[in-house]
Amino acid sequence: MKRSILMSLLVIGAAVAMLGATLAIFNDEELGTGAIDSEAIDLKVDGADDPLGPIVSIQDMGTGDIVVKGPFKLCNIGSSDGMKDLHFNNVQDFGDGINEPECEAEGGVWTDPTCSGNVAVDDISNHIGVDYQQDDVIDGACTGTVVWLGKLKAIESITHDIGPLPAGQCAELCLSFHLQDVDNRYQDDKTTFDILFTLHE
Ligand SMILES: [Ca+2]
Ligand SMILES: [Ca+2]
Ligand SMILES: [Ca+2]
Ligand SMILES: [Ca+2]
Repeated sequence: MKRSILMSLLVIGAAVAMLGATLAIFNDEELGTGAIDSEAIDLKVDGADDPLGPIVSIQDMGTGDIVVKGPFKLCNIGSSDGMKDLHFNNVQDFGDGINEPECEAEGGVWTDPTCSGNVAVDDISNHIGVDYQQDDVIDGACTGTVVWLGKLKAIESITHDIGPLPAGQCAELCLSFHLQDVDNRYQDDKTTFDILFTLHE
């Protein structure tokens, strides 16, 4: 009985040894290569890259005026679909020129051509409303829903998500600026700002 068990173990051991020998002798392998390319996100505005320079310049706005700028043609020339963001950054106000009505409205005394004793009220960016309109038909005109963003100063540095821009496609975006609720204190005042368009995954 003991001999029989021993013989069985020996047979199993021999079979394992033979199997091991089989694996060591025969093998096969196939080699492939790998490459990983990251996607590309690249935006152009009116066919150009950063810096775009002055793209909005409005002179002599009157109270209640609405001035539309654009369309700006935003194109995703990358390989990946993206999302568009719009930002108004670095908003700065200036008193700029002063005249008799502005001087007196700011509580000063006008002695032509100088103003004395006035308390400057130079926050015109609190009185300029901004909205936008966009569509994906490239025809030099903006249609679609008008989206109100708010007063320029209030929307400074806020990220406005303005929707998707698929790879290889363009959109037309118009911005409109509304001068609202101003009086003589705001004559010949000025604001400057940066407009940042971004495209991200
Ligand atoms: Ca670009
Ligand atoms: Ca002023
Ligand atoms: Ca259009
Ligand atoms: Ca002024």
